Amino acid sequence: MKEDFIRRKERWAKKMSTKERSIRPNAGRLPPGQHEVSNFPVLDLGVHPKVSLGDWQLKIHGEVEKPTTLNWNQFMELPQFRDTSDFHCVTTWSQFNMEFEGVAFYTLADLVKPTANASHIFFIGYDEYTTNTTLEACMDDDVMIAHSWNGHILTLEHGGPARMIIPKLYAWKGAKFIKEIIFRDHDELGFWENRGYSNTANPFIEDRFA
Ligand SMILES: Nc1nc2c(c(=O)[nH]1)N[C@H]1C(S)=C(S)[C@@H](COP(=O)(O)O)O[C@H]1N2
Ligand SMILES: [Mo]
Repeated sequence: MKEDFIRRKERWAKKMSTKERSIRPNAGRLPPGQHEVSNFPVLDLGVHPKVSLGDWQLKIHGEVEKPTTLNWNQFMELPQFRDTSDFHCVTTWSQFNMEFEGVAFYTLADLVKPTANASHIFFIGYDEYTTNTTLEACMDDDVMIAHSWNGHILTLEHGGPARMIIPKLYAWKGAKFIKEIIFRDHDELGFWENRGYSNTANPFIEDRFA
């Protein structure tokens, strides 16, 4: 596990340092039971909370040495990360080559310094949506808090000003309108996880429901 973690961080550091894009073959890329789309559908609880950039804050706390609340300017001054990934919604659509830009989860973790007890993450959106993951899932080279998609500022309906992107999990694990990121020493189920969706949410093994 430790070596796997080091390899991930090396891959991430390489992405941070180069403008090079990886072009991946399509074969084996579509998870079972999914079909490919190109129109980036909107899926949420129907609430699109309007938060002005002046009022926007991202609170990061819990099992961390340095709890931090970022305002928009502080968030945008962090090292910027751009990465292309695939997006898999549990309602069976997948979209390839989504270019998101934002702040890598690694950067946030370096900033707040998770304690040795931190094992899980709990996310809260401005619409009060919640979801949860392991810390390990977030410490991957493609996880970020995104503010832009395909070269444009993220629209409100897609979760602007900023949203989580966790490409290797079904998209409900990626909180839109992100407001709080809580590091925890235990797991707690979020909105859909409490309603029968899988807690682990791995698209490649059709891990849709608990
Ligand atoms: N805050 C918030 N985040 C959310 C949701 C939501 O209702 N509220 N829906 C989730 C679900 S079920 C999916 S599939 C994706 C959809 O993202 P999109 O609307 O940008 O396609 O957002 C996820 N994140
Ligand atoms: Mo979803």
